[in-house]
Amino acid sequence: MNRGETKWMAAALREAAKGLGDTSPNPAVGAVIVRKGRVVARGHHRRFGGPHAEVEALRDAERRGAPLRGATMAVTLEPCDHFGKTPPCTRAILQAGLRRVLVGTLDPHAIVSGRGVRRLRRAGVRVQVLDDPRVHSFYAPYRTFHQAGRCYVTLKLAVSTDGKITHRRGRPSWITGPESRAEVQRIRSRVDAILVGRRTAEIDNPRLTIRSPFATGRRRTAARIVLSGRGQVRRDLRIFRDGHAPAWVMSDSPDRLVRRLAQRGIVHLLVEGGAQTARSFLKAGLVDEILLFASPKVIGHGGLGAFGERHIDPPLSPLVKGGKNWRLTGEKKFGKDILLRFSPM
Ligand code: AOF
Ligand code: ZN
Repeated sequence: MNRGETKWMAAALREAAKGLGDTSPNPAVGAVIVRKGRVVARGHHRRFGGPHAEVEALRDAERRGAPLRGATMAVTLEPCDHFGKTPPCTRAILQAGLRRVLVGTLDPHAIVSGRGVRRLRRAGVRVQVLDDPRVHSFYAPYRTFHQAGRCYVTLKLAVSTDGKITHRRGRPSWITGPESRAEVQRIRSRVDAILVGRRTAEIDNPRLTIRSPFATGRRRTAARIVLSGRGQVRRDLRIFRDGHAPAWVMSDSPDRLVRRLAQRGIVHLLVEGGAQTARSFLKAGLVDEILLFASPKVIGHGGLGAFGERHIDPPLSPLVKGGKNWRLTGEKKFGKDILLRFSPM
């Protein structure tokens, strides 16, 4: 990839991210059109069933009066070549007379995979599959959904310096600061479902909704799931009463749950705790990504360890207990906290 290509693909990826949370089980896709080295139009797949990113970008170019013949398109995912809810994007690209298409990564969906690229090449379009690493990781949930037949699981945890996730049972209080909490809202707005264990649901009585500004412009909100295990879940909880988003009670093992959710079109699941639930997903080897909000606070004795132990539990110990080896793949500061991202080795 040269510098221009990297830059245009980054712009396409920014477009794609705008659709996250609204397109499932379709992928979020972004596209930009480039002429004489400059981005002249952009578009993204806005919602499930709507026009694809390529078509949105071509329409944007028309609106702006940008000539298309001979132009280049950078698109995050391989253009489709099938009649689905909309005609094939390959056809729109050929009709517009684009000369070159940069593809971020191939579409793992069997209905497309490789065909889109072949069709364009046969018609004389110069196609480069960049296999951009950022694009590749962007589509990790979508790939897991198609290749493993289950939803992708992000585990989110907030821990104190001494590895505690909460004060004494039944006394909810914040471990992380407002900046981290805002980031959690953003993360929620990009997934299809949010899950907590029964105990967390009953003790914290969380809303698990997406609040502004991340709710604005969203066409749907993530479903809320309580993993009940044995035992009944109290029905007077907020999530069952507020009507803001679907609320489901499920009692499957993590292994069965991720498959059942995929059948319901859930591509990306966010597991928000508590300790037992986190541990059951880790033990089952079903966590694809850990987002650990580490706070500088010390909770001390009486707090609950991140994974259920009462003793001091250093923040990273869960990662060694999970059956997988984890490596740090990202870090970012949010106020006084730091968000650490871990991926399986
Ligand atoms: C693209 N560009 O922006 C998207 C694509 O049911 P349909 O007709 O919307 O097609 C869905 C499939 O098309 C989806 O599973 C994926 O393979 C591809 N999505 N393709 O060229 C897009 N969202
Ligand atoms: Zn398409």
